[in-house]
Amino acid sequence: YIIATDLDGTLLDHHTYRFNKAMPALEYCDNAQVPIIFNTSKTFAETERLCKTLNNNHPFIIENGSALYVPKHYFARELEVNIPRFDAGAYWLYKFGLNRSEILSRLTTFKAQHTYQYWGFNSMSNRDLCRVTGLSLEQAASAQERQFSEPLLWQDKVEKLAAFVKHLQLFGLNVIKGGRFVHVLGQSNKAKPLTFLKEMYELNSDNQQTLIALGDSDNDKDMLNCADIAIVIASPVHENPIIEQHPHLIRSRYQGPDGWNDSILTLLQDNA
Ligand code: 2M8
Ligand code: MG
Ligand code: MG
Repeated sequence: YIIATDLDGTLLDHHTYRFNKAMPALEYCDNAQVPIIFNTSKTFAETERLCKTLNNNHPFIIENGSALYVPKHYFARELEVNIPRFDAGAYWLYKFGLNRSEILSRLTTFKAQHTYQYWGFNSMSNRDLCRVTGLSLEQAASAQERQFSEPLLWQDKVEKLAAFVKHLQLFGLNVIKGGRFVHVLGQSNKAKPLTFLKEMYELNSDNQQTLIALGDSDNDKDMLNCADIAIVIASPVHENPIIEQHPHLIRSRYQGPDGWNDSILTLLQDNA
């Protein structure tokens, strides 16, 4: 097995950002040598911090599929593909999205032509971000270290969102809805780097891998759809994404990390 998981609202509690309820399942995976791949809206700084806290040395995907970080020497063999790869210290960085500076400049042009009401991270102070998210000041600073996406707090009518998405597509930008924000990024999503990563695991192993994905929001839809087993984690605040015709779909009995723990232990122990 390989597990790919969303963080906010899935492994981490939507309000408190705590993962302690999922500790039994995380330890089970560690003992069973099942790699856990974080696949999140969060930044490199936020995600690497969590990896270190949990002693997770596996690759991770940031900013809604914009980039994949693979620890150097993690794979003996790397796939030969034309995805741009950069040296990022302890990691190889595979870039699937656009640089944030490019996204911001397209958004500036866009803003001059349209009247949609939203509040972007770019014009939020760290304090503003704390108020909106409940993150600490230090965590908010890490969330602001964005490289490949711009999250927006939607302040317009919900009905206008679909038109906004269409208009931004004309600028070559993709819009993905997270738990609190809509994220503007290049032409990627959580499935693209994950599919690539799964192939890399298979290249380095004799067996085919069963991919389990867990998520709670719309931005997890592509990842859930590309997984062999999709686990939709119940949310205390919003609807779950609509997943149609998945061959192996599980809906968690509990919310957030509680649901993560219960679903993973049930699945892995039943199949042990
Ligand atoms: C943002 O991501 C979440 C994910 O669902 C959201 O859209 O609600 C990101 O900006 C992330 O970097 C940040 O840590 C998080 C905090 O709630 O919000
Ligand atoms: Mg989430
Ligand atoms: Mg997320």
